[in-house]
Amino acid sequence: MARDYDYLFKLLIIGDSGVGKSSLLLRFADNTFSGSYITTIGVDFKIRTVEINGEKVKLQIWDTAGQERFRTITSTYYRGTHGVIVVYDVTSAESFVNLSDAWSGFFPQLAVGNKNDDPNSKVVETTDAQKFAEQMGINLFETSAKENLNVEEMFNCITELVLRAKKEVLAKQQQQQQNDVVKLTRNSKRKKKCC
Ligand SMILES: Nc1nc2c(ncn2[C@@H]2O[C@H](COP(=O)(O)OP(=O)(O)OP(=O)(O)O)[C@@H](O)[C@H]2O)c(=O)[nH]1
Ligand SMILES: [Mg+2]
Repeated sequence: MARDYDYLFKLLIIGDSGVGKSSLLLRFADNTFSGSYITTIGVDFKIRTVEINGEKVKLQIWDTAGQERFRTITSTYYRGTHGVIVVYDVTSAESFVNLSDAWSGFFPQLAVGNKNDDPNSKVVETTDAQKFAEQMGINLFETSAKENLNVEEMFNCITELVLRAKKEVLAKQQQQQQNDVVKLTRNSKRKKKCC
């Protein structure tokens, strides 16, 4: 059967409990939002296919539980991931401080400050978050799953990052194969001369 995509990537969303990981995924995959809070048990995933420069990229996005008691389960899902998004809540300083935990075991490519929809409740300044992201060498997005702000842009950014990384690997492999062919041809020519 023909494949309905050109690339398949596995993404992982991590971060403290209640920061809005499931809400971001729900907004991106189903374009819905619910104000009620149902904590994720273990892990869950959703699929969405996006098109980047004419290429179909199928995203399998794993939404993990922020609760401490599920951490071990979460880490087992890290295997084989192409991209990791770490989320904090701009209205919770604690969730921002806990961001650095993400670098023990995971290597996120994107930091996301969610719930950026009420200036009165915002406690994590954009400049502080930007400084942190720069230190870690990653991109920062401030989003709102509720108001659908920057969600699409954020997922597009990580998709482009993993796509670029994948293409670099493929290009290197192709170059290596070409080098191998050249070596083989040279060797066989040399052999002929000797005999
Ligand atoms: N104001 C606001 N509330 C949000 C936003 N995103 C999520 N919430 C609310 O925050 C609460 C927690 O959201 P979830 O998406 O369940 O959080 P989570 O990170 O998946 O939590 P765990 O599954 O426990 O790790 C819910 O009541 C959501 O309605 C947002 O962008 N703005
Ligand atoms: Mg959840």
